[in-house]
Amino acid sequence: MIRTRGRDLLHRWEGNPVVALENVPYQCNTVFNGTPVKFGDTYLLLLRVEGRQGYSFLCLARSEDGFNFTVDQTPCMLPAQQGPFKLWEENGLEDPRVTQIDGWYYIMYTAVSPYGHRIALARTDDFERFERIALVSGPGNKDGVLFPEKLNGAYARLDRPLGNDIGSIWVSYSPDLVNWGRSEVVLSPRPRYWDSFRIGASVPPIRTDRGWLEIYHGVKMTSAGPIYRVGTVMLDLDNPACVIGRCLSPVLSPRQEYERIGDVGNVVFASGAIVEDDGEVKLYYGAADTSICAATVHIDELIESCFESADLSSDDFCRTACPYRRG
Ligand code: BMA
Repeated sequence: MIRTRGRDLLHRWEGNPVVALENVPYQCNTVFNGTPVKFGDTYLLLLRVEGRQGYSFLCLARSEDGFNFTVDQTPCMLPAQQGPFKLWEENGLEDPRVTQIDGWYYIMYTAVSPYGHRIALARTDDFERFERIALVSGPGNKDGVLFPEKLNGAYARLDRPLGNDIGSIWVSYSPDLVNWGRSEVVLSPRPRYWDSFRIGASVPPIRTDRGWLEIYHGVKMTSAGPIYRVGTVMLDLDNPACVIGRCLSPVLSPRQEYERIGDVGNVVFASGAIVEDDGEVKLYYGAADTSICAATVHIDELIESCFESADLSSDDFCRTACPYRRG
């Protein structure tokens, strides 16, 4: 399928943003990057709120329709005040992603410390009590997303260690959610493309007939700074290190004023999606690190986007087919 240039595959909710600063019932600097869960009949969004002291913590918002949210009066996870997490959360908790496995909701989030970022894991079964499980990576790692089922008997996750300053997506496995290993590179930045500078997993992988659909973020560096966009990749169901298809162009790019302008401009940063029974995907994303927005698309369109072929007028075609083109 060839998509019209300049058009996003996702349809923004006309009432965007779904949560903004004025919806938070206490003083804070900003709210962004929320991960959704359907909990009974309620849509929950686990939000990242940056408080007045400059570190982030997690807070819940609730909705009946997935678009109109009310933010809870108090945060649900603040930086740990004691135990092994205290040091590692000193500078906050960021960018949570929730995955449901066997009645538990597992939250992978970024623990931020004076020594850098680490991935941490917590769980809840009622969204009232939150139990920290373990710090599951060393420093320099973030964007952890847990697969919703075991693969060949092991828990699996995608993450983004920053080795040699190259931000690629990796996969790792665990027998118990605490000890992780067998790490392999899955996907790397593509020179010149929209995801040429850095990439990271955004949404916990979604099982489809064609493979694991991963909605990821890609960064391109420009003379005006980075641009964060959303794209898709399809991974093999048994071996997610094997890439089956990858979008050529992003499925969502910053275009609206609320995505272009904010604390960090030119950012759409997805951190979760709900797949409804009729195949509609509700994607939640941080806009310009200043609010949380929603966009919808049918899952089949996202799947197809992983297999799009080159647009005949695009550089991809010219590069292979035009004999006069250099470089
Ligand atoms: C990433 C993360 C996100 C943030 C994004 C854009 O590295 O830190 O929390 O939304 O940058 O600033």
